[in-house]
Amino acid sequence: MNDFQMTRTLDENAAEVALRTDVLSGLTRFPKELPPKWFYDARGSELFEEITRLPEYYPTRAEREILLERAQEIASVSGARTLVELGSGSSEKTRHLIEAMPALETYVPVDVSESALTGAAESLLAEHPRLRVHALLADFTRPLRLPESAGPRLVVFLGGTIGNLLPPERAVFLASVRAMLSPGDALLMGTDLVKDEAVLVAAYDDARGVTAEFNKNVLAVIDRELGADFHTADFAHVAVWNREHEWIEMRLRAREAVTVKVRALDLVVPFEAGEEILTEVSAKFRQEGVRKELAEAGLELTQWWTDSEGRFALSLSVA
Ligand code: AVJ
Repeated sequence: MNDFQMTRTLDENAAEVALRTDVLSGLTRFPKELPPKWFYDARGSELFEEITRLPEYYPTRAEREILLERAQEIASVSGARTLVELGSGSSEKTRHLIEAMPALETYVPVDVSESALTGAAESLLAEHPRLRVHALLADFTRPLRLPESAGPRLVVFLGGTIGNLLPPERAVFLASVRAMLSPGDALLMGTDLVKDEAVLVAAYDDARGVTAEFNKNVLAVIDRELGADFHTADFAHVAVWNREHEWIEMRLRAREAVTVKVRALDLVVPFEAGEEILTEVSAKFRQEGVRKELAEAGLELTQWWTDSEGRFALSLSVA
C-alpha cells in the first residue's frame, strides 16, 4: 500500500475485558441491559449490512441520498484537507464525499475493527493513490488523539449512531469531538428524525426477521466469547417506541422462565417468564434538539440537510 499507517489504541485484551465487565454489570442489574456495541462480530456486521438493504430500514438510503446530493457543498464549505470518520466500518458511505473533496490529503478512519480498517484503506488507496490513510484502531466513545495532519479538518459521524448513546453519553461524546476541532474545522453528523411511530417500529421489526436475528446475535456472541449457554430460541425480539424519550428500544424477552450460566464469569443469571434485556436505544431527533446538544458542547449548527421525505438529517456544525 502506498501510504498507509495504523495507530492502535486498543490492545487485544481490551475488548474481552470490556465484554466481561458489560455482561457482568448488565445481567446482574434490574432491568437487565447489554450495550449495543456487542452486536457487531463478523455475523452481526453481516446482519447489519442486510438490515441496511431492507425495505423497512430507510435511514441508510435516506442518508445516502443526502450525501450524494450535498457532497460538493459539504466539500466546499469545509475546504477540508483532513477527513476523520468516527465508526468508519467499510468507509462505503464516505466514498463519494472523498471523491468530492479536491483539497483532501489525509483520511483518518476510526473503528474498533482492524479488518474493517485495513479493508477500507486498501480499496480507497487503490482508487486514490495520492491519499494518505492514517487509520486509528480505537473506540470513538473514548477520548481520542488524532494523528498530525493538515487543517482544516472535517470530522464525520454518520449512520445515526449518535442515537445509540443516552443523552448524558452524547454530551460527553460531543464535548470530546469538540476538543478535537480547531477554529475552521467542522463536524458532519447523521441523525435519524422523529416520525410516525408505525414507520419507526417497522424499521426495527422487519417482516423478514433480520433485525430479530441481529438482536439475538448478541446472545450468540456472549455464548461464544464467555462460554454462556443462552439459547436464542428462548428469547423474543421486541422493538418499542418510547414516546417520552423519543427513542426506539430493542429488547430481548424471555419466552419462559430460564436460567443461563456464563462460565467465564462464574455467573448464574435467572430470567422470569417475560423478563427483558434492553439491548439498544436508538434515539430519533428534531432539529432544535440537535442544535441544543451541539451548542451545549460548544458547537454551532450551520447547515441542516434532510432527504426528500424529511426522514433523516445531516448537520454541519463548527467549533
Ligand atoms: C447503526 C446504530 C444506526 O440504531 O438504527 C439497526 C443499528 N439497530 N437496526 C440504528 C440498528 C437495529 C443502527 N445504527
